[in-house]
Amino acid sequence: MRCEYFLRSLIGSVCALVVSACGGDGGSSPPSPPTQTPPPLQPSPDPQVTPQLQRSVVMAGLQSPWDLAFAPDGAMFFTEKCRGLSVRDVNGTTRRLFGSSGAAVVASDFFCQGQSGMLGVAVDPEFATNRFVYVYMLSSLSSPPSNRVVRLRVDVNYTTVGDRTDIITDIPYKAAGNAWGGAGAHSGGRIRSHPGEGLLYVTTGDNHDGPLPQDPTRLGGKVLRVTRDGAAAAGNNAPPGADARIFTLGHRNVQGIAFHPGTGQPFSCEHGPGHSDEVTPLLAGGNGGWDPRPEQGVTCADDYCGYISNKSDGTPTPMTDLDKFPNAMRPWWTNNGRSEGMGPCTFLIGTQWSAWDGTLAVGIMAGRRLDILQMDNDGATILVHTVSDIPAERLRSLVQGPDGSLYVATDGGEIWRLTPRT
Ligand SMILES: [Ca+2]
Repeated sequence: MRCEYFLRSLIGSVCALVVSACGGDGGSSPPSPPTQTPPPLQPSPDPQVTPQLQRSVVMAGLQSPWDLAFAPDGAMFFTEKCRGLSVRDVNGTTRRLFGSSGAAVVASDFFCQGQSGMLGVAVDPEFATNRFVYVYMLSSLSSPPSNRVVRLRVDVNYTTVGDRTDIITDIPYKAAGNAWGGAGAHSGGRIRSHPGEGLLYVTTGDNHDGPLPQDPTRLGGKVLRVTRDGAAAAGNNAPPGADARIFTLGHRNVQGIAFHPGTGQPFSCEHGPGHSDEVTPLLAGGNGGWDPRPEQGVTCADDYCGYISNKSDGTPTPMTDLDKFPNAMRPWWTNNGRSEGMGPCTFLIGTQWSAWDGTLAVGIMAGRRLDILQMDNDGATILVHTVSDIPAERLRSLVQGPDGSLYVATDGGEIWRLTPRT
């Protein structure tokens, strides 16, 4: 495999503001902030440490696959944004379980719009005994509609689901288009269960709603941390008056979350607005520093300054505004100050990954690539390996399967298996 190595410095030197395609946002094309040429990337001289990957296409012809999750026996659940939840069992038989017409259980309240629909899926840590899976879905049961986290029980033969329980019902949804994009935009949508805590982390989006990310009473632009019944988890450290389910606030549109294999700390992977995709280690009660409200004297259409400037000096609204939030959580990586539509992420775990064991794999949508982020020993710099022998596709989901391979869902409708060669 040909790999490109880049040595990029971390915090403090990554703030060049660069215009790029607004990857993954869809909808309209908002105005771009002023441009500045990024510093050149420095190639690393050592190409010897990367594993060779073998790619196979597990599924093709899917309709906007969004996420994947595996049962312990290897059955693979997957979502399609406008169809719902399906499963591919270990014999390779695929069944539609839950969602739109044609599923074993049709959810009449389920619909899709823009970037919203059936998004994340996660398997309960005790799936072998309780058969629970969780999906993040758009529902008309609320008025206006909302994003929900729904728990389902899967039968032993993977033919149907039952015992639907809506454990979170009030995640905001952008019900109408505005100057910045169509309905359904910025819904977040990832669900992951923490391997040590047994708690669910749920990522949400800002809906192109200026006040939402910093509003501690509403669940958009947040990372939530809840029990498997949807109750606020102990230790969230939400500020006074905040919804206790909020783990971190001040986010734009988080579509990736992963847990460090050594420490268990959650890392968010967040899509930037035209600059600065961000990978951020999260702290309970932390603020991500995204605040697209107009500051005094500034006017933005629909009071949302996410794509232009919320400041009187005209600088683009920062993904982490340290002037307004000096204690904001610092990003670990900012894609060299660019936004190329970072979406999913997962840590690679196991010796089969050789030098990539413990690294963070991130999927870039507009950039159509898979990057492997490797922190050096002092944590000050990150090696970025771009996997270059896979097709250039928008990567929507990254999940390591029980066989140790990395599974990838693409916006082109495929699910791949990437296996390190031994
Ligand atoms: Ca941030």
